[in-house]
Amino acid sequence: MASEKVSAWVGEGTRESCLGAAVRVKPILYSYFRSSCSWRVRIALALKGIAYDQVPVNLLKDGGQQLSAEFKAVNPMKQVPALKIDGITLSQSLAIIHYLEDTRPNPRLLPQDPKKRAQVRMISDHIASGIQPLQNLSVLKQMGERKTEWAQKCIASGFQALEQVLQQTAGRYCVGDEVSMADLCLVPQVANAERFNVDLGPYPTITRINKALLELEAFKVSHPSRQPDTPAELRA
Ligand SMILES: N[C@@H](CCC(=O)N[C@@H](CS)C(=O)NCC(=O)O)C(=O)O
Repeated sequence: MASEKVSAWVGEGTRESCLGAAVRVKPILYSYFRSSCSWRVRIALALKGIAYDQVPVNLLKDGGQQLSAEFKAVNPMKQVPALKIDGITLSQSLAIIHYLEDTRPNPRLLPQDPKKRAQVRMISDHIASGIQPLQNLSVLKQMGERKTEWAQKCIASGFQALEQVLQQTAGRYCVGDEVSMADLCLVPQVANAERFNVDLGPYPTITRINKALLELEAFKVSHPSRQPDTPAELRA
């Protein structure tokens, strides 16, 4: 884990010190440029205009910096992302996004309408519980030479179902025409699919929504090709 923090950008994040002076306390995101779960949180932070510092955790270097004692003290689950914010440390990207939503509600990432809200959660869980964990690095390590075939199979099976769901829920984005937490899960998962050469031809709705989202600034600045730890050869 890199000990140096890298500023994402400046802005929000002040706290009153015991002396009454305003002390700037920026959240710290433990992140890996290519981690789809970290990207979900980076998009939320960008959409909500929250300034933060990044501590890169290289999942491949040194046998995986997420396994270091230093990082285990941050997240005992040994996964990114983790976010230090408002005096607490959170892991689990969806829990982090919910906390940001509860404390910094503008713009909303969960619709107020209960049906739409449930659909946003359904799609988010579909990806975050039903697809990503099956093709996570630690699982792929166990698959050895079968890792690409395994990842393709898990993503394709999840996308077949997701395509049908989105045909019912989507407008411009996953649920209607407002960007939601579901979209924060979709775009990084499509990037994983592309990385594993999954044929996206059978998923026109997923492909259309992904393209529309990638045009938005928050998705661009948080993209894996534009992070402080992005290797030079992968930089946009
Ligand atoms: N449910 C967790 C999953 C986190 C996760 O799987 N993170 C991956 C990167 S996207 C990771 O750190 N993998 C490290 C490993 O498998 O060793 C979340 O949503 O934050």
